[in-house]
Amino acid sequence: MAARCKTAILISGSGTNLQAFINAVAGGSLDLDIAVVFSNNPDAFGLQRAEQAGISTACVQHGDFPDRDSFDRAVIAELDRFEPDLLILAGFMRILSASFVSHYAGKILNIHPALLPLYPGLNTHQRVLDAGDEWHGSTVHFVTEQLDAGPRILQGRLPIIPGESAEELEKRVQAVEHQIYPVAAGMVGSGKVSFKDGQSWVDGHPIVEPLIKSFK
Ligand code: NHR
Ligand code: GAR
Repeated sequence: MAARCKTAILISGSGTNLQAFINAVAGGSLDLDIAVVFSNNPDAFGLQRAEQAGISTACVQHGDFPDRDSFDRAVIAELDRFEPDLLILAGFMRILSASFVSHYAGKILNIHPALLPLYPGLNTHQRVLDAGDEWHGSTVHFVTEQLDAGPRILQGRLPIIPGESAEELEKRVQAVEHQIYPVAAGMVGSGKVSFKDGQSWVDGHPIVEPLIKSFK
C-alpha cells in the first residue's frame, strides 16, 4: 500500500474512535492521511471533530434514497473523489451492500464491540452481561458482505467487573477501542497486514486467531 495511505473514516455518531485516529496522526504514532470524514447523519458530532482538525467532510443521508443500493452508489461517488486506499468504519451504522464491499474489496475495516465471532449485531454489552461472561472486548476486522463476519485482525480483551452496568462496560470497551483501532489500521496502512483470498494476513502468514491485546 502507498507510503501515506489515503484514508476515509466513516461515522454515524459521536466519533470518539475518529478522535483517537486524529490524535494518533497528530501525535506521530500513526502514519495515515485522513483524506475525508464521511457521515450518513448530518448531525453526527464526529463531523465537527473533523472540521476542528481541518479534515474534509462529506455527508450523504440514507433517508434521501429509495433503497440501499442507490444510497451506496451515492456514497461511492462521494468517497471516490478522494481516491481512498482504505475505508475505516468507526461507529458507522448502515449495513453496506455486496456491490459496495466489492468496489473497495479488501480495503474496508470495522471495529465491532465484542470478541467476534461472539455477539455479532447490535446491543453487545448488555448481551454479554446477560450471558454472565467473564471476558468482553472489541474486534478489528476486514469488512466482507457478511455482517460482522469478515476476517479478524486484532482483538482487545478485558475482564468483566462483577456488578458493572452495560454503560460502564461500554465506556471501558471504548477506551480499549481507542488504543487498538489506530494500531490495527496502521498495520494495514503500512502493508504489514493485508486481505487476500478471503483471509487476513500478517507478514505473509494467514491470521488464524486474531492478534490479542489484554487490558484491565
Ligand atoms: N457492512 C458489511 N457489508 N459488513 C459488515 O461487517 C459491516 C457493514 C456495515 C457496518 C458495522 C456493524 C457493527 O460493528 C458494520 C459492519 C450496523 C448494523 C445495522 O443493523 C449492524 C452491524 C453494524 C452496523 N444497521 C441498521 C441498517 O439497517 C441500521 C441501524 C441504525 O441505524 O441504528 O443498516 O456493529
Ligand atoms: C464503538 O464502540 C464501535 O465499536 C461501535 O459504535 C461505537 C462508536 O463510537 N460500532 C458499532 O456498534 C457499529 N455498529 P464512536 O462514534 O464514539 O467512535
